[in-house]
Amino acid sequence: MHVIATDGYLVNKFETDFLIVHVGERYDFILEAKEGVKPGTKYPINIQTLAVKCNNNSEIAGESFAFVVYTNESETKNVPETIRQQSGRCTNSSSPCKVLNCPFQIIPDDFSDEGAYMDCYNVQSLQLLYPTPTREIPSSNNVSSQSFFNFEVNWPKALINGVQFDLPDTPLVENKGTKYECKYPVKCDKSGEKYCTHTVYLNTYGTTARFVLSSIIEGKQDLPIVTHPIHMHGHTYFIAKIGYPEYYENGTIKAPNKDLTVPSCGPAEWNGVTPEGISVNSTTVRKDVIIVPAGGYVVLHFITDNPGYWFMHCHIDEHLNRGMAIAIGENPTCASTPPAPLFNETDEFCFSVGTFIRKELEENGVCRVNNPATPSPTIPSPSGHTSFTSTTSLVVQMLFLTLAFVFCRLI
Ligand SMILES: [Cu+2]
Repeated sequence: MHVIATDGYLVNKFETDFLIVHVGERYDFILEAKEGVKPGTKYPINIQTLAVKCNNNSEIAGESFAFVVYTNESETKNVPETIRQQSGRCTNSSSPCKVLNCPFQIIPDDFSDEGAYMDCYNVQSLQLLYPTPTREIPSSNNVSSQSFFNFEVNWPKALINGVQFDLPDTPLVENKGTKYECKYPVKCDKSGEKYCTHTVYLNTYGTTARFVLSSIIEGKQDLPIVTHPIHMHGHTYFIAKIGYPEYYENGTIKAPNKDLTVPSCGPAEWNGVTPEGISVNSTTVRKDVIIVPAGGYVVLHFITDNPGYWFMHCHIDEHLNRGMAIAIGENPTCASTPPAPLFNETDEFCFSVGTFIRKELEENGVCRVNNPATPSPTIPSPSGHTSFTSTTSLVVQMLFLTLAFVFCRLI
């Protein structure tokens, strides 16, 4: 299996035996057939959950099978009832099987057969096929802001930095905020959790922002530490570092990662010093959904060049619906206002590309001018071919804005 793209970005071909995909992630791959297989042969594809049954940790919670057939033959013959994916495979210690996009550093014993050799590769093993242009690459060290977000399930609540998100009555971008916002520093109530429109602001245009996403629970041994697939609207982020917890030999978590200090309420911070190994270059993989390892963290970098309010949330529906979400207010004063129909709460939501670009230039232009590193958009001429790219990207931006609004209003 050759992985060739993730979340819409082409990557250098990466050959792997297993691919782990969390909720909301997308992967493209090419399945290479063996030589000498007769027409009509069915190729089994085994899809397993990583979850195991609560009453029997050696039994996986779910399993599916699909078959690739070399011809259009439709009858199902010789279909084995069960196939354990690893059976008879991965037994060569000098050439272990590869598992791509692991949410842990080593494969826990529960997930591999006895005698199987499987090595984990995280998503940083992927490199972009087409390097990012220099001016679009965030800095590795020179960051204008550093924001920490810890994701925690404290049943029946799902929290970010100890706060449960509540949807605002109206889109934040209408009034550049809401009275129900909980701005930092967050004041937690007695139970250490607050229920409000959780918002964090990025106020520097065209510079590198750093997000540190973690899934660390300290001092609450009874709470489960789980992985979260975190999705952010409005940007794709560069994966600058992934940190893991300490493990026992069998792969279970011994202790959370020590690079961070995580309070029960409010944002975490680095434990004294910024850890080494945070790095971004032209081939650093870009994604819009990233797995935060249980007991560990992920460092994301991106350039703040898309003003607005952007939703960031766990992509597990149950976590999202229980409050694991946050609004990122990115230079809201630079965001162009939504079209009038949105204020009237009608279903109409459209303005022309020309109107959109005019608004971008008039309402957003000030921010672009203040940052000469980021070029201003040019008004496309109706017949000119040279303006196609900028027009297209603006249309795409508009679609994203539309989707963000629709999504925010639906949930
Ligand atoms: Cu989650």
